[in-house]
Amino acid sequence: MNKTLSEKIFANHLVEGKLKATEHVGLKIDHTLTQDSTGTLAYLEFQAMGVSKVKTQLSLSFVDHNMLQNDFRNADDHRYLQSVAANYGIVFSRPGNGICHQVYLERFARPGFTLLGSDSHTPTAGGMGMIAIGAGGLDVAAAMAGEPFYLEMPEIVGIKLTGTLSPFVSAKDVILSILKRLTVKGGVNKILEYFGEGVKTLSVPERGTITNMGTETGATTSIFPSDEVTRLFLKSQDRENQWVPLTADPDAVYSEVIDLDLKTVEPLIALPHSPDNVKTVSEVEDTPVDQVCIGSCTNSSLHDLKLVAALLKGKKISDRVSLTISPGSRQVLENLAASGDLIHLIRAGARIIENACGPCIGIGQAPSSGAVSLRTFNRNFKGRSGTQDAKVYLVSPETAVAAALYGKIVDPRKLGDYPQLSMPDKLFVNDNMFIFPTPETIGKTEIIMGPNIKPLPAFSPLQGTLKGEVLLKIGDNISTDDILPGGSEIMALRSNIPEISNYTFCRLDADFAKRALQKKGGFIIGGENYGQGSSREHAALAPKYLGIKAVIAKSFARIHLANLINFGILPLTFADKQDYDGIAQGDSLELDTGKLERTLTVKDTTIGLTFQVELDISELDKAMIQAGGKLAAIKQKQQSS
Ligand code: MIC
Ligand code: SF4
Repeated sequence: MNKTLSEKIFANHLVEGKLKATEHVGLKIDHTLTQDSTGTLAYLEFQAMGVSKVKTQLSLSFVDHNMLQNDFRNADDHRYLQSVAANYGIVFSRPGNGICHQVYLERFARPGFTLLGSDSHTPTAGGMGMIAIGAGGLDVAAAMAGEPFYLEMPEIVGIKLTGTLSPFVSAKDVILSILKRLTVKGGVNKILEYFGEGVKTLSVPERGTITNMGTETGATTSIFPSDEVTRLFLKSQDRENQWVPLTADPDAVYSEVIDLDLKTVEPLIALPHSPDNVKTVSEVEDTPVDQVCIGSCTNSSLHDLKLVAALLKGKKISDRVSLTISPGSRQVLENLAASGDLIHLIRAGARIIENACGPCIGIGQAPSSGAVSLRTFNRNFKGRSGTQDAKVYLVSPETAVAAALYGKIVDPRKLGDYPQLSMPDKLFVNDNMFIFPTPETIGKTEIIMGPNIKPLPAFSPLQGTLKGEVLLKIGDNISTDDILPGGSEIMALRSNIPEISNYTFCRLDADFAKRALQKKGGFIIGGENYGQGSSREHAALAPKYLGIKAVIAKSFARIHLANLINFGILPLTFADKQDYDGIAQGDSLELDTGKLERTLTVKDTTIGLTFQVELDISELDKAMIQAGGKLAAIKQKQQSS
């Protein structure tokens, strides 16, 4: 009794540890997913583990991020992924089938299950009542090899929803209001669990919008109950037999409860350059807009795009705006076409682009210089759109349409009558863009590796005293987009660590990689929430390749912290945050790692200062770092079993 829904699912999957906040626990993982831009590395790691076939109930490999195929490299990655999937028993979702989170929610998510995905927005599936967590590729590879997923048991925060959303206010506004309250680090090591009367007023895709962008608070995951609304969604997907009802106990104990009356939520907007820089739309009304992009794993469901179609029907977009729409999946596009809604988008002047991540990760549609771009996406970090001086705002589909029609930011409640949407009870469901592995392919398929796919670099175990310069000192909320940017040029190198490492911190400091190599590595000094955002382990692996020995920060984001550990970079936090101020870029540091105690001493030999840092990680993680990283540790374990 008095259990939260999260605790119930954790309890059913607990392999190690106690269900107590901050304890280190091991969870059994039922499903895994990867996408192309983190997947190539994840599968290179999986291959290095020497396992013949995935040991999960279901593992999926999606191609949805980099699909531009500028040259052979990107196409070679896709071919590699397809051959790996066939050989190791993984379902392959072909390019064109849609964004991993949207497609997974439609076709595979199941209440009560666990999912580990090599993408930070994996919690989208929490909209289906499951524990879905984003992680680095190596952790996902380990789960495919049958290993538990280890994490710090999060605190479980209850978000009690009451009331109903007003017309023109939507799920995106709900999560923006939560972000405003929690900020981009308020959710670290927490699960946001939704409950209360308001839950039933939200459809599964709307719940998915909320759990998707819960990631931006730094939360480990977010979850909704599985109820009648869930059953109807599964029914529309021909999967009603996979439904089970799941809720928290009525007297469940949360570490904290946040009350949110949906009736009080207004249209909101995240201003440049952070998802928590939230204002009401009315506060920034009349700002001229140059580009509007509707799509991404946050807001590209059939429900979202039918609404957009209804609002654009019979209208024409403003001459100053370029409007792109990228449906979340081929299923969404097919159903929009079948219902006749697609025509309203096309006639209004929208540019329909591929069912993929696209502009969200800087694959095309970079805004013009200094442009204002309104996007229904989840991240607006500086430069992520591909244009360094663009101003990206995050909004709901309703607010996006209002801007596309008026050419400026307008409160969507001025659009007139709210359209009555009729969602079909049954959708056109078509799985022919999945390639399912068969006994004929498993263990019998040749793995095709193009010339740009390079083996993983090997790293040696941690030595006694670490010495080196502070190669970079940076501020708060540095994202993995800052550490290693997206975009088609750099993403084509995701399977080539030596090459991609040349782009490390390139937007913040063009000489960083050269300097790091020249100085044979060193240290990075960071502020709060270092490594927020994407799960890309390249943001740890490339610095490791350049010789980075430790990152000393005020605090870390969860996934990046795990990635640093996995690749043997020491993640240290200042015992006294004021010591951050005393250190300068270029200072020489020394750190004795003979014994990895909880508190270690760092000497800044340039200024003759000594300060303490904390190494707040499990004993298992310490052993892994000392062995030279997680891969070496798992390889040993697999070979001895
Ligand atoms: C993102 O939204 O930043 C990405 C691209 O989906 C990443 C994964 C990646 O870097 O490939 C994520 O969120 O994990
Ligand atoms: Fe793709 Fe953007 Fe979603 Fe990341 S946030 S998975 S890039 S759509």
